[in-house]
Amino acid sequence: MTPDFMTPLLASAPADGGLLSRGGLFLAEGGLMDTWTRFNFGGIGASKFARDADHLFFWIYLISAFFFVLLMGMTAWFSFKYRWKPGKVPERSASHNTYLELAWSVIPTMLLVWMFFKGFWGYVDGVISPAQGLTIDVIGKQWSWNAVYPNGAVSSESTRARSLNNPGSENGVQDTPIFYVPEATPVTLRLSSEDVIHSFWVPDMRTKFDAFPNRYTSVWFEGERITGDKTLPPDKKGNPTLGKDGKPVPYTDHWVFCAEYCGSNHSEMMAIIRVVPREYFKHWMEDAATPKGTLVERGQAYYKIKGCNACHSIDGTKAIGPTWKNLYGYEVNFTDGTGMTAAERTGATFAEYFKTSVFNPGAKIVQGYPNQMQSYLGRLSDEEMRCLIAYMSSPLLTDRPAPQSVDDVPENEKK
Ligand code: HEC
Ligand SMILES: [Cu+2]
Repeated sequence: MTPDFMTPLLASAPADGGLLSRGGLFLAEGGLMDTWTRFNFGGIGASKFARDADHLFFWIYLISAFFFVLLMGMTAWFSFKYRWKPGKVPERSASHNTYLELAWSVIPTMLLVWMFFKGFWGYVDGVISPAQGLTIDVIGKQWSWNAVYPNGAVSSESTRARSLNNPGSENGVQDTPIFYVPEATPVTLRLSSEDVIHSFWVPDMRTKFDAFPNRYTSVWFEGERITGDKTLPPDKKGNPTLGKDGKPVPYTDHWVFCAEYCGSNHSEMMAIIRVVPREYFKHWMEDAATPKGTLVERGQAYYKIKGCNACHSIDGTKAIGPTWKNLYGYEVNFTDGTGMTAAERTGATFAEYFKTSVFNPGAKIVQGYPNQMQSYLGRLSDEEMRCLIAYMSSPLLTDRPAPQSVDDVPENEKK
């Protein structure tokens, strides 16, 4: 599958951000606005949207500062000039001055209308994501963020970040997930929550939006060109992470926080958005959707990647579908009056039943459950099924596991 995010969007967009370089002293790279933004926000915004927002903020700030100085200055000057003096008769104030009154009504009104429209259009730009690009599902829950990519890949990588609550303590570190995104590509995040309201905030991108338990919202940004000279660290086995060309892969990280007070560990709800080159991202996403390891380990991963976890628990709790705990090797009754014995729920007969269950779920419906599972015909390969069956029949999920190797077969049954 080649997602259409590879279609270059703003192919002609200048890498350094047009706005900043466009107009002379104020807006030039290294100019007044640049310095001011660095001073206020600790760095230049990492997307075009961010720089537009900073730009507007800069002018509103400047205009406010101008009027503050003007009005306070005049107040001070007039109080001094017209102060009470012994024997001086107060001057009569003029009843009105049409030109002056028009000027102080029209000019501020025009400025406010300009601010409103700049802000409104900026907001619209920020919430309406472009049709092109990549969409990633981001799910918030107390207290972590999860990302699911279009091909089913999940963000399984994390890094250790200093805990904000207990910075000094020994386990004052926490796992912070890393979300990979391609560089110079519009990325839409479809936000939802599993519990309470969270707020997905990426300060570098100047985007923030609430994630709700009962509806979808979205934010989008275009990951900037990679800045700096950081390259990806070696993988878990210590092998260097290299791109297709055999060179180290550059990247830029951006912090994500939850900006909603969603519970006691709200400040710990962090993630990292890691912008990497497009080619590497493509490779990463395919790789992340292909679990590695033993059949059981891969089955464990497919359980989540394929979404079985939405309806099947693995700890014995009843969800929309039956739990997978002690499913293998235990008898079951179906709604049509038939059933399977414990012995039938093992080995090849179980595998055959599993295949029917996922490709034609309506054929046999477990008693006490609705016919709510959709067919996975064409959505589950033989290989993936093998892994899932291995997982379900492993000691992880059943007290009557299938033999995992010859050593597990009881002496008297060995041939
Ligand atoms: C939308 C919810 C839903 C999803 C997602 C789902 N299932 Fe199911 N599943 C059910 C329900 C409900 C039943 C019970 C009714 C029936 O037997 O069809 C069931 C039954 C089963 C059974 C038979 C259970 C038994 O005790 O005999 C198997 C096996 C199964 N599902 C496998 C899977 C696999 C593998 C996946 C992921 C690829 C999956 N299911 C995803 C809802 C779901
Ligand atoms: Cu939160």
